[in-house]
Amino acid sequence: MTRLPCMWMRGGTSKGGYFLRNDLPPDTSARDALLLRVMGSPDPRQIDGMGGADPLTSKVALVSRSSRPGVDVDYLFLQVFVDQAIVTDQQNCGNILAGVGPFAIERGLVAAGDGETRVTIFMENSGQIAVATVRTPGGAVDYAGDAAIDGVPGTAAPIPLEFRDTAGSTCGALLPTGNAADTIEGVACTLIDNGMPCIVLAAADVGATGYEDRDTLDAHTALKARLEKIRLAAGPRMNLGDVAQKSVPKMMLVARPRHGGAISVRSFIPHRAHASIGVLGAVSVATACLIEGSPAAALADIPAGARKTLSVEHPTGEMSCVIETDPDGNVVSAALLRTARKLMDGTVFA
Ligand code: NQM
Repeated sequence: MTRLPCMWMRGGTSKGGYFLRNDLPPDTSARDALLLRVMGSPDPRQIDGMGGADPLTSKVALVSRSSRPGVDVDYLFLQVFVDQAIVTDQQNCGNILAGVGPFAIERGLVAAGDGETRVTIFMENSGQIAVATVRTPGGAVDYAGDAAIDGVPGTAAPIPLEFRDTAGSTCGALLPTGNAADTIEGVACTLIDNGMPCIVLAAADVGATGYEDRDTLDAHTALKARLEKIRLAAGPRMNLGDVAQKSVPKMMLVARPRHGGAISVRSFIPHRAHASIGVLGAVSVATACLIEGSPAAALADIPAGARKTLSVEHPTGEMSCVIETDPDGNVVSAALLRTARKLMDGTVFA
């Protein structure tokens, strides 16, 4: 039996295990075998592990001190599939990212300031930087506060996240085909990557409304089969190759906003519907709304100005993305608010 020090945390609307990189074997297949044991995968109930039988609660962060100039820590995100023996580093996760700053401070990788601490994080999955601001009154992480995010009950300390230059994180370009829209399987789709590879299409074009709840979407097997066909066809065009065993691209079904926001979105990540929406997934959809000629732009209500707050409506509320554009309309930065909570600090057995 292997004993692994770890902290279990909620990060945004996700939950998972946070490990110091050096506490796991450097060999990838040995590491992944251990993480499958930790989560209890493959098993739809993950009954023999810590996973919560949901892709949103079967997530791992590996964190280490960074040797990069101006960077505090390196963060590698791993998605542990629930019902398949797959651990993938092919995607980033902006929700789990919310716990990385607090974890790094708690483990002594970053010295806490008095008041708040800005933690600069290199996201290894995409080779990009995020900055998280963590409340540290008296030099200790404070998780309590009055910030609320949709999809999480109650309130907690705010953790603002800022991203720069996320375009083309995995696909090499914001629009890997160079087009605002491509027709795939007869459906107009924007293939986009502003931090998360996504396929953005009008919900109405695949027989959905874009206002369904998660259970309704998950029960819709014909819709899921159609979306998977589109996804498999789009993967190579997005420079992702065969995506049959990958958790990207995500499928984003958009509709006109209903609650005063910019757009309504229902996402598949990629085979289960998301209970809310991923952080970088939301940034990518918000960016698609700004691209003339895209199906999202045709449905979106876009506020004026170079710095806009785009409220992305999802099944359990909304996520506000603050997007800054340059004079040519290119997105230069994105920021949003998350919270995190330390749930357990101890030893997990694998
Ligand atoms: O898009 C789920 C989540 C995510 C990813 C997923 C995320 C992001 O909600 O940055 O946060 O898309 O698999 O944790």
